Amino acid sequence: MYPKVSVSFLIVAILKISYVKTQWNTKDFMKREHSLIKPYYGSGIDIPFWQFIGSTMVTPNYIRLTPDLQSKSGAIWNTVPVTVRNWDLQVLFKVHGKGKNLFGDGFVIWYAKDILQDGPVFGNKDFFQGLAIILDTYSNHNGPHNHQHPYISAMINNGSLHYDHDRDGTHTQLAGCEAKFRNLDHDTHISIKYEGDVLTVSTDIENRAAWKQCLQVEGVILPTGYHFGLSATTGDLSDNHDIISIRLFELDPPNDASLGEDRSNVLPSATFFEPPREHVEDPKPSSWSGIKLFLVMLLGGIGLVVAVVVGIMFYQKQQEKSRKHFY
Ligand SMILES: *[C@@H]1O[C@H](CO)[C@@H](O)[C@H](O)[C@H]1NC(C)=O
Ligand SMILES: [Ca+2]
Repeated sequence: MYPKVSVSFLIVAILKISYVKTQWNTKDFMKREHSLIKPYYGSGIDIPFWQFIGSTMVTPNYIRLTPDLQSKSGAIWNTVPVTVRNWDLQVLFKVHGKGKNLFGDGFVIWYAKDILQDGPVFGNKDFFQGLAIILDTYSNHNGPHNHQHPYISAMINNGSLHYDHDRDGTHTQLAGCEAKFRNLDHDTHISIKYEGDVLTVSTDIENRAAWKQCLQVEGVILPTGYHFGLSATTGDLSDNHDIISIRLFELDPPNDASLGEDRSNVLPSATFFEPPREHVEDPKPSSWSGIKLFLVMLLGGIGLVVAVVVGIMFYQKQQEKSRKHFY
């Protein structure tokens, strides 16, 4: 008997793997000095612990890094350096705009050394030091990667790497996943967890109140003392890039001695990189190669059928012959 349950069992198993149920924000300790929640303003005209530049606009209900207008760039940075070693940064965001098929460019959640520096990487400087979680809504290039946008990817930089917009950063990314987070009616969440040198990015963009893992990379070394920030940019194409809340949860175990070595002076690094894709020119979009492949497979298939038929005929002939021998 074949086990009939196996298919449904597999489906259940896969669902269980991809939706790790988590309780929202209960036991972990939220660090107020690294978080940004409503009401954003304190008693004065400053947002406590945060500074912003460029097109960033603070409203009672959201912080808009860029409006849905061309050539805008904005950022918001946490001014307090992070001393916790293991953390979970949860960002509630909304990317939306008039564009149905054309929109851009996206935004980045940073854990970086330098803050408040406008530049070409989604509103921040290139050759940065730190971690970038890039939520790229516009595909600059249809060649070397075969994923759809919007796309979430992680990049670690010690200051030596250039973010290549023309290739959507595919040559420097650690890992990534597709995520259709744009123009949704409900709130969209992302969690960036750094614990035990493992970086895990998860999302809830389907309004499930549960995390779905986007990427996980081991062997990620990040120093303490860097800053959280968010930046966004628009170009010819645009979108509203809105941040509703930022919550930082400390995941350090209560016993400080278990944290091991001092991480304040290490350089950001990652032992695992996705195998770099070749810098090849795009192949001419040709249906001819598709037709050729089809013909080859068709001929192969015909050949196989012919071989099987001939084989059967030969076998039958042999059987007849051997029968004749016997009688
Ligand atoms: C910085 O990163 C690059 C690329 O990952 C690497 O080749 C280089 O050795 C690193 N530099 C230092 C000082 O670690
Ligand atoms: Ca892009």
